[in-house]
Amino acid sequence: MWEDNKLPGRVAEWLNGLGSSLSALDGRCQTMAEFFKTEPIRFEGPDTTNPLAFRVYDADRIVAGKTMEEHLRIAVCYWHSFAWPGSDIFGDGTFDRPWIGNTSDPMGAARQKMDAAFEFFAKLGTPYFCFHDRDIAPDGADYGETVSNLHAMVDYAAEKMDETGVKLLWGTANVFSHPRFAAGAATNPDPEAFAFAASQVRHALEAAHRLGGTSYVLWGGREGYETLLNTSMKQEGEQLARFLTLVAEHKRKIGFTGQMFLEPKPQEPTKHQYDYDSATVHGFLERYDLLGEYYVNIEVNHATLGGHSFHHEVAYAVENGIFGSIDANRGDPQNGWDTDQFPNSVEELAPALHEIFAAGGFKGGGFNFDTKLRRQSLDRIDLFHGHIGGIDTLAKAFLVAMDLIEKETLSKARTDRYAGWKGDLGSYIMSDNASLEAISDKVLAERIDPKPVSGQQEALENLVNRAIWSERS
Ligand code: XUL
Ligand code: CO
Repeated sequence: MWEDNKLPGRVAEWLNGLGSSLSALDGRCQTMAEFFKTEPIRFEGPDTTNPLAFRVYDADRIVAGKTMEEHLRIAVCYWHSFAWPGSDIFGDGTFDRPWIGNTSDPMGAARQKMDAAFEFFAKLGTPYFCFHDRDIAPDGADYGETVSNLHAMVDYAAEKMDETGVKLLWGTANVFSHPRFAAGAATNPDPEAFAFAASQVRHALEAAHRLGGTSYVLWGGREGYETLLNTSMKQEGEQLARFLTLVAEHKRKIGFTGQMFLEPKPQEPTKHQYDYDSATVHGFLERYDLLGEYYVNIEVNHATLGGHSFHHEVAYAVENGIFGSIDANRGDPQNGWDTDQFPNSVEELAPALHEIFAAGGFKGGGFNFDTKLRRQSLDRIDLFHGHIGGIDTLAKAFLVAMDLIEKETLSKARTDRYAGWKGDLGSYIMSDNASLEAISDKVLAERIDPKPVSGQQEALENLVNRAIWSERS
């Protein structure tokens, strides 16, 4: 029996289940390969010397009335971690992933990949995963077979989720990799490509619903243009709005109550993408009457590629009521492309987490690790190192954010700065009684003479840094 109080309750239960199914197998357990040679990852505190342990992320620790696990809602992504062999545009796969590459039995290989993925999720001890349709199920000889492969793998995922207690944060459809989507999915000049993408999204949404997903993501990977010489932005915008309207109708029809997210990204793979950043998505949703149907899934690296800070993207979304979820992977400050690295900067994450948790935290989304190992991180165990470090960084940033919220370090400074707008003049300006002429007359009559005040940026930066340095974890 596993009775280790450093393991989240759920994981200990799964291990007990695994123990009894192994003994029930009575000698036949050679059929159940173990892909990751490690014990489940435990919280051991900041002083541990064990590289395969959490130092900060303590799933069961209560912070402001909820466990860290409930606040952070961490998910592991299927695609980079289990479906990608470590290839790049200049070279082949480098990773040790025995579950990839068995082309003689694609469905057997898909089940093996899923066994490896769920073993990893359960040993890491995080509560959620995310997947694209094509990550979990191979293409068949025709589209009909592709759809039945997906259904079969969704059944298998349901069994694995039941066994391990791991849940689905969100599902999505890959409508960007296949050559049929080279000119876009919803925004393709060919309505047949639109129809094909619509079918894939329908099945992926139904799969997420069937697996109890908390939400569903649409990343418009090819929804953009390469050249304006052959592109009508107006036509493509109308197609995208039509697509999103159809998806929202279908969500209601099947009774899926999870939130729907669009994932802003300025470019890559296309030269220019229509979901450029939070503000662009917000304007699009407003223009096509889709506000309240879709929220944003903000990725740290996509924010920086768009010329913004991650803090900016989150603050914009929170303040405009479109905040949904986070992909926690970061970029490289010297590279202009999407490196999808594991988060390692508390400084970068803490101010953004401050916005999220000051506004009440997640309503449906969570922190998905849409993260990639570096291509030279060959070993299977490197997947654990990447996730453990990223999760501890996130947990630390969360504790800093909660400290800033509890002490009202930033909210008080912000409220004080705008206090005049709650006073007589501010309220008058905002009222229907005011006009430009009346305000101007008031300036003369009352000898209004504004005095500049310090924005105190450095003092505030010091407060944030002190919270980072002093926060007890
Ligand atoms: C691509 C990206 C995707 C989405 C899901 O940059 O972030 O992996 O998160 O399609
Ligand atoms: Co992403």
